[in-house]
Amino acid sequence: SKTGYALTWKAYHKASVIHDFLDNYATNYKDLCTVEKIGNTVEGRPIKIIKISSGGDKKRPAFFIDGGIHAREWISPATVTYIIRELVENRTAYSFADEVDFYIVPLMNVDGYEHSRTRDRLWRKNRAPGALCKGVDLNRNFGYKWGGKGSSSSVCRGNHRGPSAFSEPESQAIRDFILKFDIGTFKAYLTVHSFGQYIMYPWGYDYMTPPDGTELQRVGDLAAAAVKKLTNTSYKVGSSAKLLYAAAGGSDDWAKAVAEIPYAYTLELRDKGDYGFILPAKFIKPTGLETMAMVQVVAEEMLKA
Ligand code: ING
Ligand code: ZN
Repeated sequence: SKTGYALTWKAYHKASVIHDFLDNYATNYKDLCTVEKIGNTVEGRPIKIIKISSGGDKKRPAFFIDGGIHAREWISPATVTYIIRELVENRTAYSFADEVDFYIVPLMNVDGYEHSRTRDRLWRKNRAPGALCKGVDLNRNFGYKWGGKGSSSSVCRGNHRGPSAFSEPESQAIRDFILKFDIGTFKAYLTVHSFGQYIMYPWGYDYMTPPDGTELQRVGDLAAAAVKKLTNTSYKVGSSAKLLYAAAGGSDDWAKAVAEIPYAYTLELRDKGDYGFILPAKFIKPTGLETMAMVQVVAEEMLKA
């Protein structure tokens, strides 16, 4: 193929293969793809972002996607790389693709992912050092309402929030990248997790919804309907605190409140618990297909708004 280097979407791949996949797109699609290192993890691995845009220097409404905040949710980076492939290699199938600048980090928690692959399959946090226990939950480390409900100060807990807001280089990298742009540039933010099949919007920190909650529900409902039609998979739509549980310091709350990105969602991909985090690789393609349908709906609606 033109890429000379494709993931298979038939297996889960290690971090270096995911990063090589991005670099090869930058090499082979020079007018479309740019890859940048936005930071380094605790253990010194690069955190990479791919920009997919046919606009040249012309700025378009921007859409940010991240995957792999949580180490054990392997379907997340696998699905986000599927979305990248669609936006590059199957671009003409999507009329919104030339109207939007996509910025995508397929794997935020690189260290945790490698730890999950090689040492402890159910590891969730990053690999921040600690005498007693390692790791900070990056989805409790973002700086809006940091320290609130559903986050722990205990270093051994899976939802340990860290010593301070944005204490971790992985969450800092996302914050610093997004805040380099003018407020208003990004119209949509998707952070991709598993599992449970939910399309969730803020707030996560407490049981209330933003002033435009009905619009977030409307677009979420449209996305769920598109998925239902495509693969007959059911996703529930609602605010994360109401649908799951309250959790402060999540990336979507920060994206909504501080970065002022209107369409901010957390996706919980397949499944509903039969396999849970240990989702067999045969589910990568159908999950990728349906997640692309959600991206399409959010992109089309953000362009109309
Ligand atoms: N779930 C999310 C978590 O970080 C979430 C769900 C996000 C709830 C934000 C509330 C607010 O716990 C997974 N699977 O990580
Ligand atoms: Zn998660």
